[in-house]
Amino acid sequence: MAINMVTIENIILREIRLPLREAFQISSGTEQVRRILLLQLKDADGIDGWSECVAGANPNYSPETIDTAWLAICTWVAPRVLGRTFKGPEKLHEVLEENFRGHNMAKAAVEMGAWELAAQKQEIPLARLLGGIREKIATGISLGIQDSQEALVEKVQDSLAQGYRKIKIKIKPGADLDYLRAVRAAVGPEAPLMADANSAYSLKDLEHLRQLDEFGLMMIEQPLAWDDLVRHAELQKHLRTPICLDESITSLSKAEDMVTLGSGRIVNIKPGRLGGFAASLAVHDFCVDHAIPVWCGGMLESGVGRAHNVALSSLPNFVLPGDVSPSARYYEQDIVSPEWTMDHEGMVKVPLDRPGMGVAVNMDRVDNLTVRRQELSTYVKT
Ligand code: OSB
Ligand code: MG
Repeated sequence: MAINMVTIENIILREIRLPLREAFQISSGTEQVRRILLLQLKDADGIDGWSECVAGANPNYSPETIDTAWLAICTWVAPRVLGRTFKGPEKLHEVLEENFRGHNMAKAAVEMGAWELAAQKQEIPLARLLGGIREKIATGISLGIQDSQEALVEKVQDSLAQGYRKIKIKIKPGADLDYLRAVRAAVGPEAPLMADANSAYSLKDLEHLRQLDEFGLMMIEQPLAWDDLVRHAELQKHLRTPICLDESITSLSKAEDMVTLGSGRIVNIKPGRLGGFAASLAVHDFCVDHAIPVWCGGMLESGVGRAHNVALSSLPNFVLPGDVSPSARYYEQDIVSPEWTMDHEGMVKVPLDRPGMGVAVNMDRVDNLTVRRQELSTYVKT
């Protein structure tokens, strides 16, 4: 059997609950305890491939949730791939797209697990299998909405002192211009700041949003509706600050539309939102051809999802720091060994000396945290 072939014989789904060290507030909702869906894929030789479904508890970021993803994986995604031999992990995507709309995060969890399984089987780092070239990646932090400007300023200063290379500030109406002004005044003109609105505004706010230009932001992420491209194009015409799209880019064709319409100048790639690594690589390559810089977004992942993001971030066009902060920024204790760490220059090492994602899942800890478990196999299709 050719070395890059993958056959998934078995998938175990587990839900774990990991309390965040601090509640994470974005304009569309707050997360306190992260409900995380972990997948463990196995082939006939007993090789494991771990992955994480990034869907949240509520449909405030995307229509998917952990509960819809669980259903989608068991009912439609797993039956399409279990027991079937693929010539390589890049072949799953089209099979999962055929007459199967949406559910990208559910599809991505299985697809990314297949890439990890392939990397483990070939005994090469996942980053290499994906075409990564970097040994370490530049890291940013995403700061949730704070109760006061003072609290935010303190968090930004602390983040800069830790070495973070990009500080992303969540904003919403009522916690935007004054907050950003206070931060800029405190940290000076050179600090790498950006804002993320998670769709909190509309074109009625055009004059308000134009004032963002005074803060010298690297970009403003997803100011308008989660599925919009047309209005973002109108807004970009009136803004000097580059728009970066997150929620809106759910496929390669959306990235193509963004370029055609001029809806933004930077893309946040989240493999979960795009339906997996194959789609992420396609968007990455398309952006290379159109001189669009990309960076890797985050979804408050555990060390498993983080590992996948680190591997992806090692590709050439990830030229801006990603939301790939170290484990300790999110959780008291991660579920992988070693935990993800960042050096004082704000860099995270890509684990190129180990096969696959480069970290081991702490099974005892996962077992202790598991609140729901289901096993799917080639023999019992549910
Ligand atoms: O918009 O990027 C976002 C977390 C949950 C949902 C949406 C977003 C985020 C983040 C977190 O910004 C980034 C991280 O994981 O550090
Ligand atoms: Mg975002």
